[in-house]
Amino acid sequence: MRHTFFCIDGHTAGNPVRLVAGGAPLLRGNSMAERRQDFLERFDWIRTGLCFEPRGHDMMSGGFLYPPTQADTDVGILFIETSGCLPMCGHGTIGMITFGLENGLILPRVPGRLKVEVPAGIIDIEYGQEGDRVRWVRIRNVAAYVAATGIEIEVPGFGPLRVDVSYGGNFYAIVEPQGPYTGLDDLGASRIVELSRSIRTLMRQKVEPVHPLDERIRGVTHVLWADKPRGDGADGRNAVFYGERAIDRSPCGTGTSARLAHLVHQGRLRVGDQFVHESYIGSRFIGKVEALTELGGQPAIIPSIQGSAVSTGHNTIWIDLEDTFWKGFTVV
Ligand code: PYC
Repeated sequence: MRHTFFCIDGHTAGNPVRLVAGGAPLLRGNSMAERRQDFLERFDWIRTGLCFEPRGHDMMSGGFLYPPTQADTDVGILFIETSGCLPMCGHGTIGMITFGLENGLILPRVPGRLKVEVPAGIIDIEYGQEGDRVRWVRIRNVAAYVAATGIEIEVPGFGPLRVDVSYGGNFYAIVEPQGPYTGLDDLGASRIVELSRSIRTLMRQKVEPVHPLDERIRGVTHVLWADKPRGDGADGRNAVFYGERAIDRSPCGTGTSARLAHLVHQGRLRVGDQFVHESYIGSRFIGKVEALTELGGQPAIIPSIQGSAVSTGHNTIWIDLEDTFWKGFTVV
């Protein structure tokens, strides 16, 4: 038996986005958070089949558009990625909203604005359009906050690190320059991947952050290496590690949100400040601290992230159950 998926492929700031525009399974649940649980229990083979080799690759990321479950929202998004079904994905949202609007899959009630339901909550979108093209998308994200600071780990073959944990839609271990870490270019991509896997494991042994309002969102999943900017007009640079071998090619929307909360916590940014974030490959998002708020009694911020996406083609992919690799595979 063959399951066929009609995809619009593209990228946001260099990181892949696969919008599965046809072939989405019907899901049970009264919120996108419940539908995410249902998808993970009954349909995770679609994620692994579309994201892992041989139909995807280490960085593959994307999702499905669904009718929303909440009143006053325009659309729901379910994210799929090599690392799982994320509660929120910034680059994925920018890409899927762009492709959804450009292909008439999303019809906004108010032009230029959308309210979107994601598993982590409700996000507000503004976008700029010229003719058929969406030029930019700005996400007013879910609340971001610092969950833990000063976690000490000893990374084999590297040295001691003090690592903070911040939430921006996913939980990030944030590594700032210190001791053995002297900057992204000194490490290089392969070493970042190798060290990040150890750091994630060590951090998971020391701390398990849980979202104050939703205990289904828990645990350090991503590692963000912070660095000084490289290009003119940027305020910082990062490399975000996810899955088993991926470095985000974009500046990472939820990572940038987590970093904004982190910088506010450190007193290095204030409400209204903008932060232009560069990715490992030099692409950019504009981050902004929109407001201060609180999350389950903890100080938090509302961040926004702005970026743009480009589609690269249509891709009709089938998963043939007679294919040995119908669920996909990874080589680590
Ligand atoms: O943009 O939020 C993001 C993201 C998460 C993982 C990869 N990209």
